[in-house]
Amino acid sequence: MVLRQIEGSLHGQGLRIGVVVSRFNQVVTSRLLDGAMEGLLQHGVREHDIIVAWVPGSFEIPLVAKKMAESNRYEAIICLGAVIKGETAHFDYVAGEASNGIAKAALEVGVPIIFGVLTTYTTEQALDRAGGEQGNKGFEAAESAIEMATLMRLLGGSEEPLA
Ligand code: INI
Repeated sequence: MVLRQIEGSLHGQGLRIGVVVSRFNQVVTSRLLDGAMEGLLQHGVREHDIIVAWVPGSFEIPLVAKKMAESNRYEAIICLGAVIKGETAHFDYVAGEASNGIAKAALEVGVPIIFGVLTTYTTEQALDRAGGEQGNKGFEAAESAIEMATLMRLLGGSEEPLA
């Protein structure tokens, strides 16, 4: 038996990428954005092919991500935010709507929309994941975007790898 497998790559050359980033908890999200930019540029995406849209908070991310995805201008969208648990249930609503909305938008539009929204109990935990001890989830989101964009290209392209 010959098992046929496909996967995306980390070759970002020629890809156009949209980034949606939340201003809420900007001390964290600006670092996620730095990580995402580093990841995209390191893998060959040109700065000219990246658009960054700032939104007030993570709750607003899905709408803008969906609008970008629908524009057909980008092969993948990266969503960056930081939802940090406070004293109230607000956290659950914001985190839930952000994750559900992002997943729904990706499935509806058929464009990869990457979930780079941190959901943590403390600011320290968030900073650890935004360029601290636990790496940078923005960088990882950039790699996921490139992998998914190149995989989608393979699945929908003229090479017909599945034929
Ligand atoms: N937005 C965040 O991105 N992170 C949070 O931790 C957060 N908290 O905790 O309130 C948050 N709230 C704002 C929300 O995303 C909306 O911008 C606001 O409710 C207006 O719709």
